[in-house]
Amino acid sequence: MSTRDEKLQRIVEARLKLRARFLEKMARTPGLSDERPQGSGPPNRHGMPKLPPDQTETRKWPVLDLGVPFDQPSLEEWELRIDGAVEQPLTLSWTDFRSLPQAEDTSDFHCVTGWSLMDVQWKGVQLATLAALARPLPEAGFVLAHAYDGYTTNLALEEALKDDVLLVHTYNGKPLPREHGGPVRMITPQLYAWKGAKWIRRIEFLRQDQPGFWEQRGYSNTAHPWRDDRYS
Ligand SMILES: Nc1nc2c(c(=O)[nH]1)N[C@H]1C(S)=C(S)[C@@H](COP(=O)(O)O)O[C@H]1N2
Ligand SMILES: [Mo]
Repeated sequence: MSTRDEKLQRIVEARLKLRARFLEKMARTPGLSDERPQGSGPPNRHGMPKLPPDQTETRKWPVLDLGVPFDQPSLEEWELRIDGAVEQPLTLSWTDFRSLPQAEDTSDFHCVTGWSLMDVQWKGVQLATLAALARPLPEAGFVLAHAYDGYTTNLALEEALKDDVLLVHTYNGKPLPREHGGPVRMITPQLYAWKGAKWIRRIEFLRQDQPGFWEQRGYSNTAHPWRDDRYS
């Protein structure tokens, strides 16, 4: 077996172990797990009305961020760090990142300010794949995403490890444009879009929850669009 196959097999094994651990946790906290998929539309819409409460569909994708100037790394300079409460902290180059197993998913993108972009086709790497490489410690229960513009946002690990949480580089078949967080941003289709850091730079695993930029400023910690869970 080639080292590449071995690497993939290790990732899959680690992923399945993590999955078992978090399925158990989700079963103990049913409010955090989603309903079984049913009905039509992308998986983050299955069994639900077309739009979450108080959302309006948009055709054109708005740009919404802090707008602070920052140094955009070239692809040669770009790196993604995975660290904190993990067994194996790691730093991935652009080439490393692109050679990881790739995932595709179609989902809707809901902004807390009231617009929703429907049926977006995403391509990228599952956060769960990165977690499998870094191996979060049993005490790790949270993730803090850090971005190149200084933005941060936090997630419970059981949300972060959902299959549709991706670090995307492609949307609707095109490279993710810089204004939407290219070369790589995170998406969290089960949660409002602010939980997905544009220009992602670092994923920090945490033993204790640590509110991110908007969460420190009164946004909901949990951010579930279908529950109109916007602010705390
Ligand atoms: N790095 C970074 N990521 C960010 C933000 C930001 O200011 N900086 N804003 C968040 C908010 S509030 C929203 S609604 C979405 C918007 O993504 P978009 O500009 O691609 O529509 O990005 C989220 N991720
Ligand atoms: Mo937002």
